[in-house]
Amino acid sequence: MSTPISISADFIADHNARLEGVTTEDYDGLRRALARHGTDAEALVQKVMAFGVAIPTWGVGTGGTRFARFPGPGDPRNVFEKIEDCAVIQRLARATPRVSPHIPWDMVDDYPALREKAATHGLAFDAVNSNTFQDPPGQELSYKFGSLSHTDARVRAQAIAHNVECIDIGRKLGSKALTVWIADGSNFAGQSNLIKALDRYIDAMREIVAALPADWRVFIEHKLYEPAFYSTAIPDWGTSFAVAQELGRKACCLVDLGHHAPNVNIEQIVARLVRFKKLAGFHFNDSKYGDDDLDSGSVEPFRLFLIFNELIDAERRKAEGFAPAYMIDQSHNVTDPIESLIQSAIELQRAFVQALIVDRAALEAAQEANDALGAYLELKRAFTTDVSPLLAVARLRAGGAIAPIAAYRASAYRAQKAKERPAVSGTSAGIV
Ligand code: RM4
Ligand code: MN
Ligand code: MN
Repeated sequence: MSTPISISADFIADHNARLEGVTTEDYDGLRRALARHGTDAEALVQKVMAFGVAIPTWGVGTGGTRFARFPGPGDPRNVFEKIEDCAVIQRLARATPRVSPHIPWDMVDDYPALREKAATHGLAFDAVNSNTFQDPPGQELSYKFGSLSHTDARVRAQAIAHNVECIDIGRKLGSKALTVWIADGSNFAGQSNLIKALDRYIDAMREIVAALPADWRVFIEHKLYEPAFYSTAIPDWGTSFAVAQELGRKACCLVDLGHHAPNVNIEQIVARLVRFKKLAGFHFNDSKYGDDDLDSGSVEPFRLFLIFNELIDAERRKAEGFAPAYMIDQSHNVTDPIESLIQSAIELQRAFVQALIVDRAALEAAQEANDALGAYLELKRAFTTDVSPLLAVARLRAGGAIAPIAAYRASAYRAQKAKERPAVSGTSAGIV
């Protein structure tokens, strides 16, 4: 299906026409303020326009918890419809040119057709996510007691084969990476031999790494707990890093912001992984308590900024092997997922550009002089700069909407999709 008429280029231009004057005025003010600190706003606009984060296909459907899922109107029913929603997000906000698929949720008969459909919307595919945390209908062996670290070699072989199939699918879609997150772990002390379980995982991952094409990478995603609550196979960045070291050059560590204990210094984890050339990239989201999968920047925007501060620092230093993949991983239970994803992408751009505003020379001078408050004040100056007009100008120049959520609401896209995609009756619990 082509782009919905309601969000045509003309529609966006009409919407922008009313806001352009005031946006330019605000941008000019910001440009002058930044110039006083030697910062070129135009260069920042270019960088924002080049910034991209991948949308998770599972994020465009209404998410749920283990208690219930309350579907939204017009939820996409298959990956082709998910691509349509991703296209709307990209069209309006111009920050999300890639899509990260999840297999088997996004399995189709014709992958070239899926790739083509995405391409017609200007979308490409990012890392493929494998799924050995559920039993798809008709599967021979169960993942109830684990997958890649299962005690039964036949289950491990099945899980390895699934990951290899994900690589094959990814090749057809134009991906260059496989993300592996497993739910393996234990719920009782003594249930699992902690050393043997890790051994089995590493051996299984070796086979997956051996199946990777030369220019592919595998992203190892750690997570502290859930659904296993006593122990988890890859609970932390340290285990992830040690495993990635053993697996070699193609293996690196993915940081999902929600997968840490509360108050953990994630920006320092990022800096460590950069230092050891093992930072794969991110699953961006926000959290208050755990793997809450809340919208990026909605709870702790300063922490998000501090993470980008490390990333910009690494980029400036031309840190070896530094090429992080940016993806969102969120579950939208109470909002329209399209709106949440638009806003999340903007919050990521905001943190990115605020980190670019930091005067690196001034920061370094303060650090070298042990001027703790001075260093902090430089970060705070950047973080408290309202870059909204700059982000709006970047969107405008890229062909997007100055106020993308307002434009989306005015388009009545959701109402149109609610008619085309009748809700599936009944509710069920589940993450997606
Ligand atoms: C996990 C993890 C994975 C995601 C699943 C749905 O907690 O974040 O990345 O694929 O949830
Ligand atoms: Mn994740
Ligand atoms: Mn998660």
